[in-house]
Amino acid sequence: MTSIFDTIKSIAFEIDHAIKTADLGYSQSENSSGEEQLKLDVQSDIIIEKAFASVSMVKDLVSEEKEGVMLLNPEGKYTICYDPLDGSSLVDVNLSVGSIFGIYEGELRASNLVASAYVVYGPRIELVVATQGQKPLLYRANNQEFKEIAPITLQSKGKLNAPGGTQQNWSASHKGFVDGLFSQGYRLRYSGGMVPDLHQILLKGGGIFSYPDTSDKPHGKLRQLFEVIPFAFIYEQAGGEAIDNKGVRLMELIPAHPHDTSPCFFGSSYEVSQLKKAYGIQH
Ligand code: P6P
Repeated sequence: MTSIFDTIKSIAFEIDHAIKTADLGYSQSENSSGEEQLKLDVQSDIIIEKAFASVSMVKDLVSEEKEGVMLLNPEGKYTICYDPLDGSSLVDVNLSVGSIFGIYEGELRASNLVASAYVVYGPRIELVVATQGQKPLLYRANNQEFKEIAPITLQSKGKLNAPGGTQQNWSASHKGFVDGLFSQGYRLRYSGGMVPDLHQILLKGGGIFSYPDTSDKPHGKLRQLFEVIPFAFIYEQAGGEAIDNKGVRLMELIPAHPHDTSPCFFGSSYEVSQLKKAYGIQH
């Protein structure tokens, strides 16, 4: 697995350079979720595809920016599902964005995730890597190298509330949940970038990020294989919880299609219990 994480480190520097130098315009194409692609989305996707092509243990790739599965090395062991530049539209307002990687062995389902990682392109480049049974590890770039900083642990209760989606499309239960946390003094921390928003909660010790089922997105917006499951794994390894709108662990997801989405809640145990109460979820 080391060669995969080393490849992600080199990808991080290449994409960071592209963010700082590339044309921010839109390409003439859409991704599989029907979203207009920035040239930077396509460029980041190509950087990742080229980087993993030479890693023999990587069998194939599933990208947010591509429809199907891309075969790289038939003798490979792992499938890497990734979002090359999540929140890319935030680049042109100079906010932080990220890349997300889920490493699967066998059928593409949450129970077959063996590791996950994400990169935050912000004032500094930071990388978090999670493997089974280990606390997620934070790395920080210093010149052209990543230095290990510390393991990440979520406290049982935090202070941050990151409510995604359009409020007018939330259910009454979800609105009651979000307002209930604010009435307890929680601070709103939401940039519209999943990676920096979830990274902030992890590094500030706790809180909750929510992207519910809404009237305009009844199955949620965030993609299971390369956004939801990789972060669910990281949050659970950090001592937090990650569930859907029925209270089912996101690590039990079995996507029917590579671009399936899911309502998702990632957070400290107290905030997840508040969510379950607001949603009338017993267990
Ligand atoms: P909304 C970015 O487009 C993204 O996919 C995630 O990074 C982010 O969490 C979410 O969408 C934001 O969506 O509907 O709250 O603007």
